[in-house]
Amino acid sequence: MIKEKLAQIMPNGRAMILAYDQGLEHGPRDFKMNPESRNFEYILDIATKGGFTGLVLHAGLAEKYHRQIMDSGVPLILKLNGKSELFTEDDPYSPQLYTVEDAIALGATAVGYTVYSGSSYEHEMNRQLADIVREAHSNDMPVIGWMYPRGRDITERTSTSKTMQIAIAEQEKGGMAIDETPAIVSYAARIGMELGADIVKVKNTGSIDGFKRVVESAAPTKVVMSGGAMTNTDEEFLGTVGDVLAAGAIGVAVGRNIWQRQDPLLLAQKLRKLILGT
Ligand code: FBP
Repeated sequence: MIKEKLAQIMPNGRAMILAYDQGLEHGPRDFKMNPESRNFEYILDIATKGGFTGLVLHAGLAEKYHRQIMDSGVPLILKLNGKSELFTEDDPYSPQLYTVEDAIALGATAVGYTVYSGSSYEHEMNRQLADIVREAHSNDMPVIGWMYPRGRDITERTSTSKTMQIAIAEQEKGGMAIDETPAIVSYAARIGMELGADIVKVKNTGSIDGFKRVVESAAPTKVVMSGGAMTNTDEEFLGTVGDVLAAGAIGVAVGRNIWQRQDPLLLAQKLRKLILGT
């Protein structure tokens, strides 16, 4: 039955998930670019008409719009932890706020949880994800891990781990941010797999070869790319998605790159063609 739920989120093995948890994570500033995006009915319309295979929400919206979400037929992915951007301590912590039981009551198809690997609170988040996986799987519910390496030891490169040494060498060669080096992202993806996630959501490493390492590290757990800030053009974003698919990712879980645009449905249509082939 977990397979059936996974198949709803990844029909034909591919996933195109719309993330709308940014209201808590970033605040209303994310809605300025396209003021309509403030309105949940607008988002649900994009998710439905755009043919998204999942919609990520915190419990507040999931509860307030329960009926509309269920009627839309778009699988709900309930985010079980979250935090605002206002508290800016170097080592982030995103506590669990909701349970698998809440997700079941809200009609969710899957649950999501963020781990900031490298934060001094990572042990707490690892434990919460492990507990969630145990409970979710005993209820036939898939788990998606948002695996984001983050914290002072990462950003200041002060981690004395061997992985950091490899990442620094990659950064010096490739010029990418340290938390987007293949060494660090593939480790984060691997942590998600080891803790039992069915899908991990990670940042792009910027190259097909680099992302292949991420996909290999996570296997057999599937990998989706996180969107990030809106790119200048649709084509730029589609190019990045094409690259991660070529590297073996099963799709994307994105928000701003869709609903901050003036014509989200146009990009959704192109994205669907690219990812799902329909
Ligand atoms: P975007 O596509 O808008 O980047 O959303 C993906 C996501 O993972 C959201 O689910 C989450 O709210 C946000 O990114 C977290 O962003 P940040 O990297 O700033 O913490």
